Amino acid sequence: MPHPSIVILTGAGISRESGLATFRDADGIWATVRIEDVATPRAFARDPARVHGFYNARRRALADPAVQPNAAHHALVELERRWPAPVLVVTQNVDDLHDRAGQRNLIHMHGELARARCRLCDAVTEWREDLSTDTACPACGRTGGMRPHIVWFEEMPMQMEAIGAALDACGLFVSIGTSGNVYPAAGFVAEVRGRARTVELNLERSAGTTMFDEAIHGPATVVVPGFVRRLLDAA
Ligand code: BV8
Repeated sequence: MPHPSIVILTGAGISRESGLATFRDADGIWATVRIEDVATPRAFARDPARVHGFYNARRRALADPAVQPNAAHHALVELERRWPAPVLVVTQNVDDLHDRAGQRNLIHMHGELARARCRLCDAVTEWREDLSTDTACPACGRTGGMRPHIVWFEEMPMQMEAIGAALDACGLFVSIGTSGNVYPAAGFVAEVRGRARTVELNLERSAGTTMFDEAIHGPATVVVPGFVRRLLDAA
């Protein structure tokens, strides 16, 4: 199949060289705070101020002008523009670096730091400021219902049907900058292998590395542009 449709799964590693922390590296987010305290519905019910504080700090970090899309993000946009078949980026990341790089065909399966959701009316609003339990919903005006538009553990990731359809149709699956620890994202490669070519681009071997036909290890800003160039040269 000369030009298969492509599904690209990205994780925190693709944003690391833009200055955003990953989760499970030695200097990662989960090294300083526990998932159970800040990234589950029970954590939010127990201590909403603490959870809001965790995401407010990350939202502020993302607003730092030094944090910009890097060469890996830009290479994926070039691939989407020049590849003669559909290219879908499914990101686990909640940062907006793929969006700001210009990726059009993009699914944030774990939600977005730059959006807030009202639990009282379900409205989703672009949000770049701090959130608190006193924040009034711009849609319904009520307070006490605003939460980060983020998928916590034990919550269903977003747009899973669309992701499943794209996985079923793809001929090439590329996993970039993810440790392969979090499901269902970490299970995508098992769904497609044997039917699609599978490639891992990561700094080091991931938990699922043996499931891939090919693994190229190195920093995303080096291995991703190199891989995209190889694909487009052979297109
Ligand atoms: C679900 C929130 C089911 C946003 C995240 C018990 C009960 C319920 C569920 C479970 C359970 N046990 C297990 C589960 C499933 C659970 C899960 O997988 N747990 C794990 C820990 C075992 N999953 C869930 O709960 C999911 N939901 O299953 O729902 C369901 C079914 C029916 C009905 C209802 C529900 C929800 C998962 C989403 C959780 N939310 N984040 C936020 O705060 O950010 S997950 C979190 O991990 C982030 O989203 C992150 O994206 C994701 C994955 O991490 P990575 O991106 O891979 O980052 P990591 O640091 O791990 O790795 C970085 C990699 O980059 C490394 O390999 C490193 O080498 C590499 N790297 C570093 N630098 C570079 C680099 N690569 C290239 N270049 C570099 N420069």
